[in-house]
Amino acid sequence: MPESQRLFFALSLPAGIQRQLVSWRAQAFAEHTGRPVAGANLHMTLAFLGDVSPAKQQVFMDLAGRIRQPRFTLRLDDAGHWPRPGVVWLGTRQPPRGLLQLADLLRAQAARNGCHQSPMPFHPHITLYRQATQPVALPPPGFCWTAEACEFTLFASEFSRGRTRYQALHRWPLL
Ligand code: 2AM
Repeated sequence: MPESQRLFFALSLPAGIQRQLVSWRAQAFAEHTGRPVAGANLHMTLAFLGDVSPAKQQVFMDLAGRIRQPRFTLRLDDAGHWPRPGVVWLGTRQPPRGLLQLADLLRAQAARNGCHQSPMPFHPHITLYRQATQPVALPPPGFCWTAEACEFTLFASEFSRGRTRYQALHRWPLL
């Protein structure tokens, strides 16, 4: 029987911005801040689905294919630390309406299809470090990365040989 996969919808970042963020991160944060997320894995989660069967995956693909949402510009001008999950993140002080609408839609579809959604409000972020449980010195405000969000992606998260890899299964355009 085909196996379930661990899935999530996310905004991917262009490879050029991933590379720039990796060099900025190395300068903006102390060396032992936590475990840095691999550059190719930097993304902004829109809705986490968890383990999904192939049949349910097809349901999500069909629903995603019907989404008509506008594209938007992401201004990444905020950073923070959540000590409890040990996450250092990059985010946005003013999430664009298009981002919030897209995430709301995907999260509502996930919930309706049996994927538990966190009751916490959606806080759009890109995880820069994991296992950051000690206090973290954050970079001073003033930085701002911008990225055009023209599409959203369904990713499968795979863990093998001690590494997490995100495989893009399908992408859908924003209008
Ligand atoms: P994070 O970066 O904030 O940890 C793939 O695992 C992506 O899904 C990650 O970006 C992760 O968010 C998010 N994720 C993992 N487990 C999750 C959960 N239980 N609830 C919500 N998001 C989760």
